[in-house]
This record gives sequence, C-alpha cells and structure tokens, in this order.
Amino acid sequence: MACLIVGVLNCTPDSFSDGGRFASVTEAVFAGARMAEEGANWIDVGGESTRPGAARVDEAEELRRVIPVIEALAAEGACVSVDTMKPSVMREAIAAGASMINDVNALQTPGAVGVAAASNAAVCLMHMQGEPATMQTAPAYADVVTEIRAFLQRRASACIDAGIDRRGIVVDPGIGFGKTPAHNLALLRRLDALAALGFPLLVGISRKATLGLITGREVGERAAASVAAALAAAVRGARILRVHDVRETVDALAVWTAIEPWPGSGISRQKSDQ
Ligand code: 7PJ
Repeated sequence: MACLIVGVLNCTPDSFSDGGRFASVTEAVFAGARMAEEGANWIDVGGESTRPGAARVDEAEELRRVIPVIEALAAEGACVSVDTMKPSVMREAIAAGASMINDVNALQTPGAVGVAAASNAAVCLMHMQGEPATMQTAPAYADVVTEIRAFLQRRASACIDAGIDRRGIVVDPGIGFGKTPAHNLALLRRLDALAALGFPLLVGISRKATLGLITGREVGERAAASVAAALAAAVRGARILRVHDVRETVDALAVWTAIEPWPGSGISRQKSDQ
C-alpha cells in the first residue's frame, strides 16, 4: 500500500464509558488493538483534547490516561505514537513503548526537542496557528501554503540541528489548527508543495469541521467524507493518513491503488494499461 495509516485513539474521559479508570483503559486498549487488526500501522494515543476551544489537561492526569494504554498496546506488538505537547509525557510514553512523538506544537515546548533527540522515536511536526483554546477565532495568513511550508522546514531543521535523525521526521500541515475551511482546502490542493520538502507528509482530516461544512453531517456521520478526503490527500502526496475509520480507509486505498498504481507519483497510468 502506498500510504501508512495512523489510527486515532483518544483517551479522554468523553471517549469511553465512564465505568472507572480500569474500564476505560481496557476499552481503549481493545479499540486500539482492533484498529491495528484493521490495518493501522500506528496507533496514536492522546490524552489531551486539542479540539478548537479545548481546555488544557495537567501532566499527572494526561500520564494517567495514556501510559497504561501505551504499555498494553506496545506489549501486544502495536506501533504506538503519543499525541502530546508535553516533554514529560513524551519521555514517559517512550519509556512505555511509544515509537513516535506526534506533537501538534511541533516540539516547540522548551525541552521537547531534547526528549526526542535523546530517544530513537520518530517525530511528527505539525503546524498550528495559535493554541487550541483560541486558534479558530480569526485565523489569518498572507499565503497559507508558503507560510506553512516555511514553518515546517524551520522546525525540521531545528530538529536535525539538535541531533534528531532526519529519516525519523514527518511533517503535517495541521488541518483545522488555526485555519479556516478555505485555508484547509487550499493546503489540501497544494500538498505537493509540502511534500517537496522531502519529509514524509502526514495529513489528518478525519471527521474534521471542514468536512461537516461541506456535507452538512455531524461528526459521527463523516466516514465517507473522511475517506474521500484521505484519498484526495494521498493522491497529492500524503504518505501517512491519520484517521478514525481505519477499515474504510484501508479498503478505499486498496481499491484506489489497484487502479492507480502509485497515488501521488504523477504516474497515473502505465503503457500496458492503455
Ligand atoms: C491532528 C493531530 C492532525 C496530527 C489531532 C482531531 C483533532 N495530530 N491531532 N495531525 N489532529 N499530527 O483529530 O480532530 O491533523 S486532534
């Protein structure tokens, strides 16, 4: 398959039944294991919501939410990434078996680059304008593609300068993070400009508000919209897709690649097919 899949596993209190801490850990591990069976290459475990308007979670609580889940999934042989902005959570998550740090703040928190450099973990550097509490108030760019491309290059260079292996760096435009729907669509149309940076490009658009705006669907009814957006991203150069609906995305990519051998390569048809 031409794309890798990251399955989203939110370990926030609203994500699972509130039958207590143990029940929610068990449910989260079960959900993560199922995504791995369905074809997710990584399970992205997060304990702090970064949805627009979300409040911050303290370190102790975030650790309680994610560490037991990471330990259990890693013990089952899954590749785990940790979705966090906090260096201490990154460090503990790596000790618990996580092999990728997914930071919506692109390792800009003091100490974060050092934690990553001291480990063998891969890093996903995501662009965000502002911070989750206020980022959707008035997102503004002179040229959204150029600015985000420059930001991702700057952050990747800072990581390489700090000793992080460039082969372990993934970049992400951060769909919905301080961006209007028009900004998101402009970025998706010009993913080629971001892929040209030379790092694997991750795109997360699964179930996001822009898809709700286009389709008029509530968040739980956006699987088809998410799959369509994921395919469009893959064709334009995304190499990693962060999704909630793993099975549907894997099926769609399998069919797509059977017809179009190399999505994003620019080679859509071979001589023998003509
Ligand atoms: C993303 C993320 C994304 C990366 C979230 C949601 C919001 N990490 N974490 N990229 N989105 N790397 O899933 O709706 O787009 S949380």
